[in-house]
Amino acid sequence: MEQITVNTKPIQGQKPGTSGLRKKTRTFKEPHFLENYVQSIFDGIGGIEGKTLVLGGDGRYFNDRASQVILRMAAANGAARVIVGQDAILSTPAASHLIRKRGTDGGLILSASHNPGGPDADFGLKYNAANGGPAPESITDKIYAATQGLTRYRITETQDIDLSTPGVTALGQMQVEVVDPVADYAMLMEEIFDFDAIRALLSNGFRLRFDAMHAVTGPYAVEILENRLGAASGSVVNAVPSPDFGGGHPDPNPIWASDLVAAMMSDDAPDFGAASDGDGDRNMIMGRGVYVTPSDSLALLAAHAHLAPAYKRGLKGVARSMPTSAAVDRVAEKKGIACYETPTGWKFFGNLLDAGKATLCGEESAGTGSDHVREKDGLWAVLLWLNILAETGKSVKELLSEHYAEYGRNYYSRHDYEDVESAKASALMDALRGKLGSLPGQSFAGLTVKTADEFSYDDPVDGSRATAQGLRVGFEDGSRVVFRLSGTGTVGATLRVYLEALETDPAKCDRDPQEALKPIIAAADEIAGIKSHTDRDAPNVIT
Ligand code: VG1
Ligand code: CO
Repeated sequence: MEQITVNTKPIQGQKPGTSGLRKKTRTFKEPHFLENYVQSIFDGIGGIEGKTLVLGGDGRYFNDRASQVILRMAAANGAARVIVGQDAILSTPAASHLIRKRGTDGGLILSASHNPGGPDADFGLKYNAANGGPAPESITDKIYAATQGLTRYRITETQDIDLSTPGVTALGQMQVEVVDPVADYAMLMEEIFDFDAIRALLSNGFRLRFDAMHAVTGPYAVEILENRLGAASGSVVNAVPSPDFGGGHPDPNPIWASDLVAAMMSDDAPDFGAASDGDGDRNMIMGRGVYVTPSDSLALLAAHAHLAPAYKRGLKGVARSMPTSAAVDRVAEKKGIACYETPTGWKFFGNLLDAGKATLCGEESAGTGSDHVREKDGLWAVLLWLNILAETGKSVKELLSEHYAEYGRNYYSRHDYEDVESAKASALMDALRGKLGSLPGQSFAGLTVKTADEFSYDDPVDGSRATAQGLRVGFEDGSRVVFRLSGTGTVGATLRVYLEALETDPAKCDRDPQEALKPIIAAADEIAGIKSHTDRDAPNVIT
């Protein structure tokens, strides 16, 4: 077994985005691309000599090959041990938990999350720090700087390591420990939730359908929901992960999880439906005949979390990303707890969770989580819902109506314009940024602008500042629109337009969100010139 040093040159564009580095799979497979980035991670975090890392991914195409390369490079860079999920599989929340439980120095997660997988689709790699959370910008900046000055990488020449059976093997001086990817995570869930109460609910005729979308959550959901909690066999559908996610798009929203929507809207709908994404950190929640928007789900979970054992003493605080609706703010206000507003991306929640300032966090993009790990966690959200349903004995629809009656409803929708030419998307944002100062007082589609600014975030824990985190326009009536460019795409640009309006009259809380938001949708286009800049008549994904 030989350790070799390979000469290389910096590769342009290895800049981590909202959540790690995401590129076309074929880009990741180009000569030196993966190796350069892995070495830059190791260099950017100050070397890995003597360190222990966690490694695993969502099982997409190239997950297995990339894992072997990373192991060979970790050995050549002097790591003491790498803990790998069996077959290099770990959901993102399970990886976060393993980093924390085993007290490792961090971990590498192979995933492009909700992006499709396959040779012609997307791949990704993310470094999580010792707290189990996505590396903060102070670290990703160092990793990016390392990619720009890289001259060599280290790798071991050896055969593939067998990752198919749990146990410990040696790779040179380094230990490779293969672990069951589900066991530790399932145990954690049992500590957080009242499994007896959920089991009782499920044995009482309550039916659920969990759509794993052919992605990593399948084995976790089968073990926890069916084996441990007694949901009927077959409750978890699309449970076998496949390298291309069954040819689908593993993004749990009404567009990509339309099968689940159809099932939940049918006459014979189960009581509860949920779906998760490629790497298992997102969730979509439905009840019989009702879809719960992620922002409402976060608010409702915050209102009722005390019903689950782990949160029975209440929440220290809550946090949401800026584009997420203010529904949770109203719950926090009523409970008298702090509510933080962060930029998009889970990495910004880490400090708040570490410092004990927030217990629950969430994003409008179907991510919810708590201080049990440092990632969003799809199955955790499903279990918290089930725990609440079991304790209250109410249906999803009832809980939602009661919530609206008590707090009002923040009508909410996100309109995505995908694969827009980058130059056109930037031109739209630049033009809008340039006129923010002149907007207040002006009216668009009958709505008068009250405030307009570009969001920056000052981390209350370490004082770091994140700038250029989205353009927001608030109207006199309390409604608002936010414009942002996605940081997870791999081709062109995706413009995200986030729309929100508060309704406090309970009699008006059951409208179709697109109807309720019509004036804001019209105002958004007038303000930003979406149609003229992008040449698009309509968004291609509405959630
Ligand atoms: C999107 C979401 C963001 C989420 C991120 C990673 O980012 O909007 O809320 O944290 O994906 O989620 P962007 O920059 O494309 O808007 V996942 O499930 O891809 O790890
Ligand atoms: Co994800």
